[in-house]
Amino acid sequence: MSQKQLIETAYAMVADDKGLLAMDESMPTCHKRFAKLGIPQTEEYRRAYRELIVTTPGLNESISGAILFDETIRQKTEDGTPFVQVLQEVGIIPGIKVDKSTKPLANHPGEKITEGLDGLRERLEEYVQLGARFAKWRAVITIGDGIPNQGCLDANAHLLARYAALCQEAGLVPIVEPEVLMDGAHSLQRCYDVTEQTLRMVFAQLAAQRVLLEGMILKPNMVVPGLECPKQNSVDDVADATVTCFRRTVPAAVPGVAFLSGGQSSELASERLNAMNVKYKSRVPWAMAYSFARAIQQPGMSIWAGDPANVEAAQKSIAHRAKCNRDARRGEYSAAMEEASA
Ligand code: 5MM
Repeated sequence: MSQKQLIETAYAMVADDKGLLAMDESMPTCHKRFAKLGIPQTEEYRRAYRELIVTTPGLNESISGAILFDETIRQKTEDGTPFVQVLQEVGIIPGIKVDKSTKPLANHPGEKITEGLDGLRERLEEYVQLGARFAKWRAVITIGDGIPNQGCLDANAHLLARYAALCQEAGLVPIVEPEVLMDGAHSLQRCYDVTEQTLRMVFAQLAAQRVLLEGMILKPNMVVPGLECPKQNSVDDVADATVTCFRRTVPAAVPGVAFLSGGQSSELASERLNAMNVKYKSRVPWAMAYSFARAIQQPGMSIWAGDPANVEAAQKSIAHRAKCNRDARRGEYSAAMEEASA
């Protein structure tokens, strides 16, 4: 695929104030979320749940692309239509998570490394045949006592860049996801410092591996205080810190910054995205979009709870959350939207 096509796909992924829907939970993550709701952890329930998502009426009004898991990209609706085809027919671009999850990083207690580079070139070829046009790899950075260490940041940034280069070689737009976790009692400032350091390393490695910045999407955390931090900053503080951090580290050539939600409530994720766009949209060179999993799906999954009778209500919730985030990109999200929907 030409560079031009990669760039077109990357821009299409953040066009029209839409964003991405992450529905690429690995089996352990999916099962953990099902277990909490008493949903049986079987292949058929995973398939039924993913069918509910991809057939949500109006999903394409707010969602430009969907990140699938290896199992999901091969699955079909009950009537035998491949999920990939269902998405393509409504103009949603199919993508695929290609990392093989995180493992403890040797010699670095408490820190993680993402696996999956071995054999990736061959796996990417297959995913292209299956209809994927972009891919995703998540690196996890933990904040704690004395961590992250440079060795962890170097190794994760290097892997993200090697993955991104292989994706572009295969004609897939890489979503580069360095996630600084919200777990812990650290302050907003500490999250800012670690996120800035991480992004500097990631973009240095992307340059070293000659990754075409115009043909990739960045999927980062917002700059937020840790979940257990006694001081939970205002929505404006988070918007200011996040945009300051990204303006200092993310090159203008990148088409879009599509934030992950990371465990924030659905409403807070929309509010913070909205504030960033209200205050800074005209002052940043890239789209400030979303690539949420929990902040779009979780309320819908709770409503569904594995019962076919709840499919329609769950789909309404998913469509609503997606629309809230599209409106947040426009700076038009408000709490009234939640009340109206309730
Ligand atoms: C951070 O997780 C990504 C975004 O989801 P949230 O918006 O809920 O934070 C998400 O795409 C994640 O990478 C996938 O759910 C896969 O995670 P696992 O841990 O199953 O590989």
